[in-house]
Amino acid sequence: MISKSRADNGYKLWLEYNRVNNEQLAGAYRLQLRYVVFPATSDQLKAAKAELLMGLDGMLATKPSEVKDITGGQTVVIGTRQSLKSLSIAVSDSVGDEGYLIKTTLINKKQCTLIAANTDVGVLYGVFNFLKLIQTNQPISKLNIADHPRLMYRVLDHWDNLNRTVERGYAGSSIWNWHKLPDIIDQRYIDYARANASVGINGSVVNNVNADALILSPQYLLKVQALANVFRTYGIRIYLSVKFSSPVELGGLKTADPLDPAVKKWWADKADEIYSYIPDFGGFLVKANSEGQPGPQSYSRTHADGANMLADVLAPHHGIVMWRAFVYDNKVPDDRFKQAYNEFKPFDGKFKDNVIIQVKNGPIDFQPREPFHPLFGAMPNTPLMMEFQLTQEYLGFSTHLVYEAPLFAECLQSDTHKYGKGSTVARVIKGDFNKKLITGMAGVANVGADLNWCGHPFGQANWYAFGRMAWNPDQSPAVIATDWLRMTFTNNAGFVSPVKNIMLQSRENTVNYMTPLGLHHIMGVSTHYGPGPWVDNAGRPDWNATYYHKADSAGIGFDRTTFGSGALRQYAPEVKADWENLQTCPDEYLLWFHHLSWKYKMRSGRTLWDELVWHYYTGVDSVKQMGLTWDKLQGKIDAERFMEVKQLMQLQYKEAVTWRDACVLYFQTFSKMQTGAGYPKPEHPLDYYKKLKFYYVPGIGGNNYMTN
Ligand code: BDP
Repeated sequence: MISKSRADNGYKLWLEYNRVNNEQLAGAYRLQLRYVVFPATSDQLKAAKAELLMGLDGMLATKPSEVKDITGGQTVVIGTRQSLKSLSIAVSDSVGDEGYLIKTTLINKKQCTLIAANTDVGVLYGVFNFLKLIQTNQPISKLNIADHPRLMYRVLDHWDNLNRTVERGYAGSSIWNWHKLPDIIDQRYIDYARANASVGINGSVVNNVNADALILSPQYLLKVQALANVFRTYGIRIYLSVKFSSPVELGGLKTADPLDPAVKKWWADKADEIYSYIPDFGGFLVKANSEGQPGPQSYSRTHADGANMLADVLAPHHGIVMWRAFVYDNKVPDDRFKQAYNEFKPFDGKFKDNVIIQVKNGPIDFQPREPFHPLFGAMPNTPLMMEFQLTQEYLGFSTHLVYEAPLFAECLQSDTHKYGKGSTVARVIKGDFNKKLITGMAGVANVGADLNWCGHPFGQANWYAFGRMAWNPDQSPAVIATDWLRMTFTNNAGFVSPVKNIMLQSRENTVNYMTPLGLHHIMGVSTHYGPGPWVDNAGRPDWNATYYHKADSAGIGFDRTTFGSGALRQYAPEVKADWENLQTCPDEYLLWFHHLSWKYKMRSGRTLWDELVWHYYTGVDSVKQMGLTWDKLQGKIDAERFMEVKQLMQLQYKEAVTWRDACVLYFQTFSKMQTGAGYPKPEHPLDYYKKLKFYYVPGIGGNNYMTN
C-alpha cells in the first residue's frame, strides 16, 4: 500500500516498485511467482537479475526465491537461448537481437513463465517488461508476448557542456560530473542507465551538439570511458558530439578540410584511440555549418564530404555518424523553412551506409506545433533519424506540464504521401520503403541534477514516452501515459484516469496559450523564455518573431503557398494540395502556410481575429481546469509530489496568462479589433510585457543572462 503521507521526491522515476495494492491480482502474483531460475553469467544478465529481484521485492508481499532448477510450478525461468541450454530448455526465438519472449509454458511438465531472448540485452528488456506488467496490475498467468524494437538506434542527446551547464536544460546542472570522473562513479549514472534500459533506449550522446573539441582529448576520453563502462551493463552505447574543427583546435593542423589527407589521418587515429578506450563506442553526432558551427562548407566541401570522411574512419569499428540536418543560413535570402531540404535533398544516396541524417520533427525548430519536416520521405536512399526535443525549450521549460507523446505521434502519423497513401513519417523512419537503411530516433534529453531528474515530475513522462516510441513509433500516447502514471504514482483508477486526460490535453493547451492556429517562433529572443512576438531586432532576421508571423494591418501568417515562399512545394503533391487550399488546410497549420486577413471567416464562423483570441483564452482556461482537477486528487498520491505539481500548475497558469495577454495585446495593435465581451482584460498594457526583464534564465549558460 502506498502510504498517503510518504514523502517521495521522484528520484526513482517510473521504477518505483511500490507494493502492488490490488489484492486480487496480488494473489495471482503470489501463486505465479514462487521461484526464479536465472542462470546469469554476464554483467548484463546479472543486472537483469538484480533488477528483477529488487522489483519483486518491492512489489510483492513474498519475494520469490532464486533456485537453480525448476522445482515446481509457479516458477519464472529467465535466460538467453544459450544460457537456458545448460538447463536443457530449448527456446525457439525469432525476436532478433534485442527482442524478447515472455510466455506461460510447460517446462519439464511444470507450468512456468519463460522470459527468453537471443541476447543478454534482450533478456534485460524482457525483465523490465515483465516488471512493468506487475507494476501496472496486468494479469500475468497466461502470457504470450513477443516484442522487438522497430528502430535500431534509440538515442538520448544530451546538450551538456563540460562546465556542467546544460544548453536548454531546465533541470539543474549536468548529471555528468566531469571534474570527478573517471574516479567517482555516481549512483546516478547507474540509475540513469537503468531508466533508459527499462524503455529500450540503447544510446547516449553525452555532450552538447555545440561541441567542445576538448571532449576528444585523452583526459576527457578517460572520463567518457568510465561512463561507457557503466552504460554497457545496460545495453547502452556511448556517442560523442564532435566539433568539425577538432583537427585544428586539438590536433594543431592548419585545416579541417575533410578531403585533406592529414585531416583524414587525424580523425582515423582519433577513432582508433577512442576505440582503444571504448571498444563498443557508438559513433559521432555532428552539428556542422549551423548556427556558427564549423563544417565542411567552411572549406568549400559538402555535407556528404564531411559526413563520409567521418563515416570512413568509424566504419572499421562499426560506428555510425549522426549528421544533423538542422541547417539554415541568414545569408540565404530564402525562407528558413526550405533550407534544410534544399541543402540535403540533392545528396540523397550520396552518404556512406553508416551515416544517418538526423532531422528535427519540423522544419523550423521544435516549436509547440510544426508540420512534419519535408525531408521525411524525400530522401528514399538515405537513412533519416527522427530528432525530437524532450527538454521543453519552447514548451514552458520545466514549469509547464506538457506531455509530448501526442506531439510525437502527430508527427509520426503524418502521411508524407511520398510512397503513396499511408506512407507515414513513422514508416519512413522505420525503413519500410528501403530495407537496406539503418534506422533511429533521437531525443534531446531533459534530465539534469535536480532530485527528480527532469525539474517537473511530469517531465519524466516525456523521457519515458520517448523511449517507448523509439522502440515502437506506432504506440499510442494514451497507453504510454497510463503505464507511466501507474508505474510512477499509483494504480488507483481515481487518479490514473483524470490525470491521463490532463496529460493528453496538455500539449494542446500550451499550443493554445502560446502559438495557436499555426503561429510559430514568437518567444523571447535568445533565452526563449516567455512571449516575444514583437522581437524584430535579433542578431539575424531569421531569429526575429516578426519574420515568422508577419502581422500587419492586413492580416497575419507566413504565406508559403505558390504565391508566397513556395515551401509547400517540398511536400508530396497531395500534402501540398491539402495545405495550400484554405478549404482543406487544418486550422492547426493555418498560419504556417497562409497570410490571412484579420476578418477571414474561419470554419467556426468566427473571424480569424476572434478565433485567435478564443484560442488564447481557451488555453489559459484549460490550465485553470487542469489545476482544479489536480486539487481534487489530494491524498491519492504522496504529499510531496502532489504539492510540487500543484505549485507548478499555479506558476504555469501565471505564465500562460502572461503569454495570452502579451500576444493578444501585441496582435491587437495590428488588427485594431476588440477582444469581445466576457474575456477578462489584461492586467497591464503591452509596454509592460515588452519591458519585462528576466535574469539568469536557465538553459543558456555563460553570462548571457537577459531577455528582450
Ligand atoms: C535550438 C536551440 C539551440 C540549439 C539548436 C540546435 O535554441 O540552443 O543549439 O537548436 O538544435 O533549438 O542545434
